[in-house]
Amino acid sequence: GSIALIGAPTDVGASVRGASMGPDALRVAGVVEVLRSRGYGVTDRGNLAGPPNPGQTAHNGLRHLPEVVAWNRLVYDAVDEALGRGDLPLLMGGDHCLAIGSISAIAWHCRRQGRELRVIWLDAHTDVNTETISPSGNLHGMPVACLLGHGPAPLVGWSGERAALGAGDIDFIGIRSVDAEEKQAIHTLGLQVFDMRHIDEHGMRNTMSEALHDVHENTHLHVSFDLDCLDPADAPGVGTGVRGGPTYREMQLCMEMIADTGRLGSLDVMEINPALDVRNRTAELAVEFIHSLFGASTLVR
Ligand code: DIR
Ligand code: MN
Ligand code: MN
Ligand code: MN
Repeated sequence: GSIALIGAPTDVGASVRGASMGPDALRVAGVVEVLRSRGYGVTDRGNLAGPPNPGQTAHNGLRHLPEVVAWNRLVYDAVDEALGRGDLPLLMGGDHCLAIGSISAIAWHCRRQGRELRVIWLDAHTDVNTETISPSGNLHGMPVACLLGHGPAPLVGWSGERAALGAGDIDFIGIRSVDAEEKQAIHTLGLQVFDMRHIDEHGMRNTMSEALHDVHENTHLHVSFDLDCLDPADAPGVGTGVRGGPTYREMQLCMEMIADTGRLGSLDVMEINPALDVRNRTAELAVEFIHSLFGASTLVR
């Protein structure tokens, strides 16, 4: 199999506009060339075509629900098709609401193949809001809740079971912004959150050892990479940046340790906002990290 690039140019799940330009920013930054340099076959499947952003406010606690459903349906089908061909899907967002479709398709395939799905969620935010607790109504703050079976009904159950993921199947890295009622949800659900204080106190090496300790031969590892995980000083092209993220070296180590498992099966690269970026720096940084995630190392060919 080869790597299938899937572009999902939309920002319907966010309130800040511009993540819709993320897929082309990654192409311009050389994502295809970098993956080929690692020896992979790469097929760019182009961009999905979904509904435009209607620019509305939230209704019943949710902004743009029909459009978010439509885009996630397209993402689900594209990721499902890639996995069916034996390819490794690389979703280029687009805002992070699209992880619902991506991870639901992956969970369905893993269950069918008897593989264990583990998700590494790289983000400043935990994205575990629901329509009843979200202060924004933006669906890019809710994908984890939906995948755990707790979001709005039209976005729950896509993997064939109510929950695509159990609480123990996902580890969060880099967290430093959690809404008031989201904190309670994390506690109630029993989620494993490695926040920035954990990384400060234990370092990225111990943090990733802990997050990856139960990865084995039969694990399908999915990385959902929200670029706002990084410090906005390094990655200014994001809509909801929060200062105090992992350093460049810490994030490189994170990617290298995931690569070392040899179990990477799929990837989301989300929330790059070229309208807020500086000379495509954030997409270029993302491509550097993708390079490491696919096995580039300083001393080993
Ligand atoms: C915030 C922001 N917690 C919300 N979430 C973001 O709107 O739910 N996630 N930006 O990536
Ligand atoms: Mn985020
Ligand atoms: Mn764990
Ligand atoms: Mn996110």
